[in-house]
Amino acid sequence: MTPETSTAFSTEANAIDPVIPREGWHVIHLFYKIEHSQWDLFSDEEKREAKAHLSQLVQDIRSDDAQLLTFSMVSPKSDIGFMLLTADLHKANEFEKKLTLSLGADVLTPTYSYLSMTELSEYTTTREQYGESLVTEDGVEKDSTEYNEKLDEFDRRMKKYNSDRLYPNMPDWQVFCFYPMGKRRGEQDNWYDMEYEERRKLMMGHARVGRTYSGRVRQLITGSTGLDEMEWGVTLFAHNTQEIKDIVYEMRFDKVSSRYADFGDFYIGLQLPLNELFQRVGL
Ligand code: 76R
Repeated sequence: MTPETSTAFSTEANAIDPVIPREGWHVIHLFYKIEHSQWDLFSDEEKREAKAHLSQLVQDIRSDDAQLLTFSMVSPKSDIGFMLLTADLHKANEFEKKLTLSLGADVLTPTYSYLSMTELSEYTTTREQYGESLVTEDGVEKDSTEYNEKLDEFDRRMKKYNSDRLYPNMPDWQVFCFYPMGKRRGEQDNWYDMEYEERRKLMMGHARVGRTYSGRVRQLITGSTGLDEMEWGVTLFAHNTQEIKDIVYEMRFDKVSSRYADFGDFYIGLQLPLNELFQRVGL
């Protein structure tokens, strides 16, 4: 394209610099209410077209370097939910606007949304800490063959672990739970005033509880400080609501939550393929 024919936004495919984090992806949770009075003004043909349009959009987004999950939301807080994960904020923004308009103007009204990013934990065991624990706790001799093998294995494990946190593959488990969470900055209980070592110890207790739900609950903790109203988005998947209720209840007794956590509203959804979702929500 010559400069004369170009416009500010469509000169070349890469005219706008992508907004890609140093590591990880952007994550947007989107919740909508369906305006049935608006929808009912559509003819059957228009309804079919609108649904085909949303289905096509979901497919297009999924084949454009993004993960997009679709939910039928439980209780009238919201009817339809989406969880979108993608690297470039421009794409996330474009997809989000398109989803809002996907069934025609004013059919989907946003009721809640949350912007966050995947992140590494600052509390995971370091190579040095692991090496030290091999010597002091397991009696392995420093720099021995066993010591070096164990450290190599640790490196491999951490590489996969970190990559799963930054670039997660979201599960197709049915029950979805989302809520935002922050840590207190009160006069008495201030998480951010505590020394790192103390926070790390408390987080180890949290992780111990979490690990007992391995295979029953999949969690993705995404950071939202500076991006949305609280500090993290908590996304949980399970095969049954019982597991969600149990883990959140049990964690309430863990110091990290009992003393320091604040929570926003809870959103529960069922992960459904779009055609079933349309039926479920009365489209
Ligand atoms: O990622 C890991 O497995 C390492 C250990 C771990 C960290 C660092 C971990 C494990 N979490 C971490 C960080 Mn968690 N988590 C929550 C909630 O409702 C509540 O009370 C709290 C909401 C749940 C249900 C949950 C589940 N976790 C965090 C952070 C960031 C804190 C920070 O940086 O200050 C938050 C906000 C948070 C909240 N956590 C686990 C779980 C589960 C199930 C695990 C075990 C995962 C596994 O090992 O398979």
